[in-house]
Amino acid sequence: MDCDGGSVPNAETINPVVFQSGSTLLFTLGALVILSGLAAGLVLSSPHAVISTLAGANEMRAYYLALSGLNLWADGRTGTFAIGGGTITLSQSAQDAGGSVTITSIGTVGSGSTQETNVRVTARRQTAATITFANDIDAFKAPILGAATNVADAILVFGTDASKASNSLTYADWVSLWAQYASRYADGWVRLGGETHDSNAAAWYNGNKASCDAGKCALGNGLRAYFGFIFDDYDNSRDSKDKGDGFIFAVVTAENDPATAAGGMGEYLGYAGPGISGQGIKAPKIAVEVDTYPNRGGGNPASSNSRRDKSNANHVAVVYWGADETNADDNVHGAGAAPQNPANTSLGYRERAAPGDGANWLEDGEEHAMRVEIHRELQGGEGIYTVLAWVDPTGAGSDDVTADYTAESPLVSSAVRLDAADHARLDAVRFGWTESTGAETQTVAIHDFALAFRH
Ligand SMILES: [Ca+2]
Ligand SMILES: [Ca+2]
Ligand SMILES: [Ca+2]
Repeated sequence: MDCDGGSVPNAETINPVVFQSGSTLLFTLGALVILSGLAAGLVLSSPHAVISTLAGANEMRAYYLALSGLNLWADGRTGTFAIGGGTITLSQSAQDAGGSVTITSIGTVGSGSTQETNVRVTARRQTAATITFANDIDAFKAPILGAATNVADAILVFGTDASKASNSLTYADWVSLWAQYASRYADGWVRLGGETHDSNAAAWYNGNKASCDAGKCALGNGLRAYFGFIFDDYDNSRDSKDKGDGFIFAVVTAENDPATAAGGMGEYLGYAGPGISGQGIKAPKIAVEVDTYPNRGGGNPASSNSRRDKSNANHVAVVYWGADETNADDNVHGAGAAPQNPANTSLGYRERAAPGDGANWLEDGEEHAMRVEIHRELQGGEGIYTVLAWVDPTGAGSDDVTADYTAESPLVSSAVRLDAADHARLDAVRFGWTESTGAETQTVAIHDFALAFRH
């Protein structure tokens, strides 16, 4: 196949013509166009349109060339390609907020002759650079089950197909749950907690999209992620202790962590502590926690009530891994030195007091959204990491993961320098969510997720 670099002919639309067969509207956007002022081409709104209504052999050939163009397309592969005596001309629109583009493929036969025939088809495609629940929900894997401390349905991944049942529920229970939420989260969703006590788990992306290979993703210059979340329960207790404990969006070393990695229960948020395997989630790692149960003590991080939370107010904070010698302090605020977890008085920690008569922040049964950006650069042989997170962003482009978000300041931010060894261990990462509960329970829905790497 050759690429001759030709240009797309100008198109002039004349009287619309709609073809119908029986009750089926074949070409809702059907229009006869003149391309290059020579021969008639047909604009088809769908590549599934019935072709038998097209009169001549040239139209058929041009149509199949155009369809072939949709298969030939890859993100950024545009121009004119010679094939089998005809040509395919591909172009694509700019990405929308979800990372989709509209591809236009024109099949041409008899180019330059009086018999020149062009057929154009268009299709929307997700670019390979963006990972979404809409396209990739089945690549998000629920945790490996079985250990005594890992409650079976601590995390469930609901795909768009009810037949892909979780093995932790009966089929009837699964289908019932799936049906209950299928219309609410049409693109699939991840359920954290499931009203279970003493639960802990993590769910990671396991796919091959973008820079990822079986869930191991080249971090490059960092990433941008966006998702919706809802705490199903309503915690209006004065100390926010009726429900908990929250969840974490985590980006962790793929060199040290398997796809089954998870931390411990309760205040560990499934991110710190030994967890199911005894190995926890190893450093280096970068995360944003949504902590909805206060643990204000500052004693031994392996003992209970030791996260150094600022107050009883729910908070969002950046966490790394605290001191190297223990995983118990991985989400203790202010723990560690290189890097240090942001202190509870820093820009990397933000709490919001509950209103006097309402639910604690975020634990209100309402729709919320989180955006996370990690900017990564090499400087003097070491890595500079800037972590930014927004909750309920409202500016233009807040859900656009194809560009950095600049319309409003982040709610939390943290910048750290990692030594060369830790920086290298983050060349490949896994990403996903961790959750845990203790004496109290929670149910959180994560939905409408999108992620793109900053390559
Ligand atoms: Ca709470
Ligand atoms: Ca907590
Ligand atoms: Ca640690």
